[in-house]
Amino acid sequence: MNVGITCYPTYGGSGIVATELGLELANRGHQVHFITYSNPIRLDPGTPRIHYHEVEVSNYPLFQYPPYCLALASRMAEVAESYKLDLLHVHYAIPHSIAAMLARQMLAPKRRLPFITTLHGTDITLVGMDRSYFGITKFSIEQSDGVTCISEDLKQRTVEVFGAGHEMRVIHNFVNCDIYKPDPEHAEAHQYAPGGEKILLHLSNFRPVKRVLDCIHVLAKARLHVPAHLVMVGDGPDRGPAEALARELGVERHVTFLGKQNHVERLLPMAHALLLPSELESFGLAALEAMACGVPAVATRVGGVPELVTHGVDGYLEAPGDVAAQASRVVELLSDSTRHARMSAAARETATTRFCATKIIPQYEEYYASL
Ligand code: GMT
Repeated sequence: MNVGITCYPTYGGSGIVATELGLELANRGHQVHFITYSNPIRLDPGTPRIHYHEVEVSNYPLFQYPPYCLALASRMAEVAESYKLDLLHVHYAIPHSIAAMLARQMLAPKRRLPFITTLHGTDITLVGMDRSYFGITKFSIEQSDGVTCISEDLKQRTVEVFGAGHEMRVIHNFVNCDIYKPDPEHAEAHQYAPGGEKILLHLSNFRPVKRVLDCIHVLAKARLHVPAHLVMVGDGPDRGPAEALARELGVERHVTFLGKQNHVERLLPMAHALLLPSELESFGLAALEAMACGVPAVATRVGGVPELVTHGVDGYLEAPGDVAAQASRVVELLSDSTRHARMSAAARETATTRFCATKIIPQYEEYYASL
């Protein structure tokens, strides 16, 4: 098939899922056209059957806010016509599905151009519930030819917020289990922990919803019982406050802030546990990527995370903000090598048997075909 994909190219899990989906589809022989305002971070444009079409938003003194949605709609229609796209698949409702709807209307006199919207979480739980975007988000879902949600929990929340006006299919997030794989030696750990401390890793966009500061509290508490070093991957508004908290708690030598990283598959295998203390998480892609690398997550029991992590089997789930409980789980995991080995193997098993790209991508293909 010829598939057009639109996402936020620079930021967040939705863009990563969209990019990995495009790469997997291209690997399976589809022609994939990314229509975005810059090259998505994990996309190598030299990959066979991957095409990249930049959306240029020209400015004009009259425009206080450049009309990105209109430029995107125009580009979508143009690419769809030139490359005979079978469908558009947009990730994150606002504004991508409205742009896709316009492109569909623009082409309607000539041909049919269906579009699918994949909801990722904050497009519903934060942006969509904002009064100024509520109506347009609801409309964009109703107008989509197909809607997918990345977890059962997100589907339920969407129905609660916007009503059950549209059939929605759950297609969970996925991971490439050949690229994300364990390193039983944790070979890279010595770079950050030359004294043999265990590595805790956090990976996010450092937004308030991620409760990044809890990671520092958990490290400080866990270190009272077990030698550990925390590696913080990503950047965002709460990085400065997290650095300050590490100094305040006297653990700054035991935390490394790496900033944004493109190749997290090279970092995750060195970790002994992933910290995911989020307030809300519709799925928790970072936890899945870690689990595929045999790294169990100490996460919060929120949103779609329990669909991924089974408490006490392949990771732990505690209440958001309960840093004492999260730290105890970290200590349990890091101070008992038999338990760690068992949970590490179980985490990898969950990733490979339930969320591997080979299992999930055919669900998207089947959905495309049905449209
Ligand atoms: O987590 C974020 O703030 C970014 C956001 C996004 O849309 O880019 O992530 C959401 O989508 C990810 C990929 O599907 C999910 O793994 C995250 O759980 C979800 N984030 C939230 O629901 C807060």
